[in-house]
Amino acid sequence: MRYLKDSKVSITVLAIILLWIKTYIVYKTSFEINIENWRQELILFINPLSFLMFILGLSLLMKEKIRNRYILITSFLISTVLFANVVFYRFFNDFLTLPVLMQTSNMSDLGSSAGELIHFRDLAYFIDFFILLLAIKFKPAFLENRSYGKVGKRVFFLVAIAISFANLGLAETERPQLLTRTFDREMLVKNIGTYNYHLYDLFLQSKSSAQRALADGSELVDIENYIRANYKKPDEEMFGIAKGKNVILISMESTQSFVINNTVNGEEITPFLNDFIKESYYFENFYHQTGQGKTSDSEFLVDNSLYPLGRGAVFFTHSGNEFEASPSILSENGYFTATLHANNKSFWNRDIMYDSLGYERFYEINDYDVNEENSVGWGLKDDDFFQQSIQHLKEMPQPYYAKFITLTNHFPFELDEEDKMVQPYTSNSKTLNNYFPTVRYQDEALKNFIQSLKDEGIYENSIIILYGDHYGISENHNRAMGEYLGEEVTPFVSAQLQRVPLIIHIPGHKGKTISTVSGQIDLKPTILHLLGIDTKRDFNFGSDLFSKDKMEFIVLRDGSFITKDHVYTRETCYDKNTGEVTDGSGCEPYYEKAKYELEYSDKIIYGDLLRFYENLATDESQ
Ligand code: GP9
Ligand code: MN
Repeated sequence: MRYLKDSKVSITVLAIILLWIKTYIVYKTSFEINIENWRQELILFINPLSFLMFILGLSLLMKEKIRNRYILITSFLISTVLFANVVFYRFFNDFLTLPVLMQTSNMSDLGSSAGELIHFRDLAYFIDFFILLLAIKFKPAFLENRSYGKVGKRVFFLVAIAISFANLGLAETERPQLLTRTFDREMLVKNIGTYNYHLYDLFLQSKSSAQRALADGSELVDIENYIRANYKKPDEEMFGIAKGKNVILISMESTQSFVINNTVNGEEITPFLNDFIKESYYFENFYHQTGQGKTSDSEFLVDNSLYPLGRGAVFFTHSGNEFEASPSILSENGYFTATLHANNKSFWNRDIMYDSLGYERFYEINDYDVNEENSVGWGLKDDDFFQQSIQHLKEMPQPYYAKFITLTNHFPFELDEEDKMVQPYTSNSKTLNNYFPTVRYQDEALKNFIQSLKDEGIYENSIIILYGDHYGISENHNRAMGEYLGEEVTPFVSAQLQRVPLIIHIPGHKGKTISTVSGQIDLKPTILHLLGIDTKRDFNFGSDLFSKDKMEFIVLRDGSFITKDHVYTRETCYDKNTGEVTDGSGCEPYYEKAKYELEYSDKIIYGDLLRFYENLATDESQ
């Protein structure tokens, strides 16, 4: 080509090609991106190119010395972003978002998990950087040092523009409205590429800051109408049945429903819970609705009856918002409110967010005696955590609302030999194998805790609510999971695996298994009604689980939804009984509702709309 002076490769082009090919290889080896046809494969292949051409193409406008430095630094930074995504994906099966990235306080706590997630061979992710470094140092014969001429540069950027349009055009035909539906990061990465995805994420981030600044109370009117129309009257017999009693809420780390009444190597995984549900209300179709904020998202759902966000952890991104969470409502009703969790108080920004939610006291790592002996994996072992917590409970003024957050059953599911009461499962997934002994351990810790509550005379005077916070086994382990379950893990099965146990124990009540479709969003009104507190004026998206009118419908944070007879996930409607794909008519009536649920809740959070609610209430009463 005449414009390019001669046929040598410039360092810019070399850097682009190396990063491009590397990114594609990483797509294929480190992420599970579902490709359905050759067009999608083509999009995946070209999607890193336009971004790389623009960013590294800037070097063409620079003098040689700065140019080389710019190329090296940029290549390194881009490789780091890619690698960070790889590591994040290994654990969360998801791509990074800016809010998550800013949670450095969490990252430093990752400790034991990081060791499992990063290996020495990961240096291979930076191989192109090393090649560039050598190329710049030794200037091999095929490298061109001079920059392109004026026309050459123009051609270069025109090609880059053409490629981005081709990419967007192809993506639009494959996935219409790609950028307006952003629940699904895999779809975004697949279509516009991981680098453009991060740019888009940056755009979303600025938009969300602007949204708060621009919001006003009038936006609350539609939402209020929606919420009021969905309000479900409490069951008369259950309303106030636990009035004045303590509430002991236990978040069970990574505990999914499939372990309940199930065995591994012929042994029960949760012998205690299996007995406990016989004397409690057990909700067998209860789903977690968490997103990237994991445990903190479940806490958010349970305390606010609002949805967490589609990106980032609301505990981080909106801890400055105004909420009307159960702790503050309960405080107004004479309760002492506390949360107990033996981890750094800043993890998930809890120390800040708990204030906003109205908790009076946070018993965190400094309130516990934590040493090497009584720790494993992420920290204090559950049994020690519960036993040490009894003292804290005894000091609390009654009645109290105390939330306990367990920790031992956390990825990578480490456990000391002496605590293993069942042997690991045997599959090719170490994660799934080790999950069973830690779940079994947690079960034992819960058994001891309940016994201590009995011994201390707390049991009879308290309602005890246990729930699973989110999944423990991600889709990365579908093969092993399928082996364990004895069925292939289809998207339908995957959605059903998002069920987590919910157990509500009320002294004097007989056990009952309830099959109503329900989720974490329903807990706040359920608890408040049991305590005899009215919720008619609250902004709750969930409804009382004991209400006779409770609708059989629940939305997951990724937009999937579950009704009495259907599961809608990955844009497919499944028959719930057979797991077969249906023609979609059974799901259709719920599309709108599922959309509004998430949209309205997001609006409240992004606009910090509850700060206007007080005013609305006074307006109405005038
Ligand atoms: C950390 C614990 C675990 O304090 O709640 O958090 P997770 O990783 O499950 O969100
Ligand atoms: Mn968790």
